[in-house]
Amino acid sequence: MRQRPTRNLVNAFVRHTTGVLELNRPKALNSLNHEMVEIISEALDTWRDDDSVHRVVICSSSERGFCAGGDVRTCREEGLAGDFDSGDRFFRAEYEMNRQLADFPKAIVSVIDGVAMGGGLGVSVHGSHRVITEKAFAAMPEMAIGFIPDVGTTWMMQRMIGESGEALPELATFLGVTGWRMTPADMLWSGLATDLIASEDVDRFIDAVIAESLDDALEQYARPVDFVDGGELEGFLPDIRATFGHDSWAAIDGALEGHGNADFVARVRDLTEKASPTSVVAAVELYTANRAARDIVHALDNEFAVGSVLRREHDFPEGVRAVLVDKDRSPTFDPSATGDVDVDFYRTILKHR
Ligand code: QUE
Repeated sequence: MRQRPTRNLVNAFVRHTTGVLELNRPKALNSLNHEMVEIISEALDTWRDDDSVHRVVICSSSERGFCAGGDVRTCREEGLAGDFDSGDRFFRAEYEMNRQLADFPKAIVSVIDGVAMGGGLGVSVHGSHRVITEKAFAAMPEMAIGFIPDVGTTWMMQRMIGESGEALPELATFLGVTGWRMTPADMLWSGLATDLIASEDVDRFIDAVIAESLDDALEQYARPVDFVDGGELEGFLPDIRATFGHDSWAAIDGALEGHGNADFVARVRDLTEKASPTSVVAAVELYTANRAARDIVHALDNEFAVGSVLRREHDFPEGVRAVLVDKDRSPTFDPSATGDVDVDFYRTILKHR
């Protein structure tokens, strides 16, 4: 499985009846750039109508993880040089790829063995299967970099049905606003992951999907949930329901102030402490709009509208600097308090409400 036919940032090839997309930019934890998005889009376009391709597997060539997000470092540099068009083109292409994944008529099986954040969830959540290992973890960490949750997750994660048996839009808002780091158990419980295998079986699992079928491979390698430790997220569901169902950050903040579970409130305050206040306010507006969005195209349009404004503002380059460039984790965001953010401005940017 790990042999490489070519040396591309994404290896795209067909084996037997499976189209394989192997993310192959290990030094950047497979963070997606424009070239990678184009390779994936072209392959999906070809395989969609090719009857000899029955399914698609998306995996990583690296043991270090699945995909850490989008190449926001490059995006920041381009923006600092006055070039926002390149970022606009990259995000448009990435969101179009997310739409292709969501509309794909065959099984798409992502194999997540390690980190999956931001854009990494965008390449996996829209497919039919997210197979994770005990080493998987996932987050939407954009609040830390002055951006917003995107790649269709503000639509998809509000409609995901996990073990609770119902869609939990408040959970999606909670995950996006806090950047909560989901464990494998959290991922399975929420529906972000569909199946669990052992990390040591990843190569054999993918080989079995290719040689036999997805059902056969799952039958051979799927593990029960108790293969991993229990997650904390499920226990916070009553708190999340009581506080994160509101349609603005001001209302959520107010609900948190009056909420009885001090442990939960302290966790939320701790997780949002280093968030861009603008990102937090804009993100809740985005989740609220995309709760009612007609389809994923409208939802992606809304993400693009807010995201392209934020990429031109102060907090994005500063957040990327603090998290990914200097790694000092002490950004200076402006405004520095959510109460000073012009919520109406971000509300009116949303195209579809
Ligand atoms: C928010 C993000 C990203 C992030 C951290 C955040 C992101 C991204 C990376 C990342 C991580 C490790 C790498 C790399 C990029 O981190 O999009 O090249 O080696 O790509 O808090 O959105």
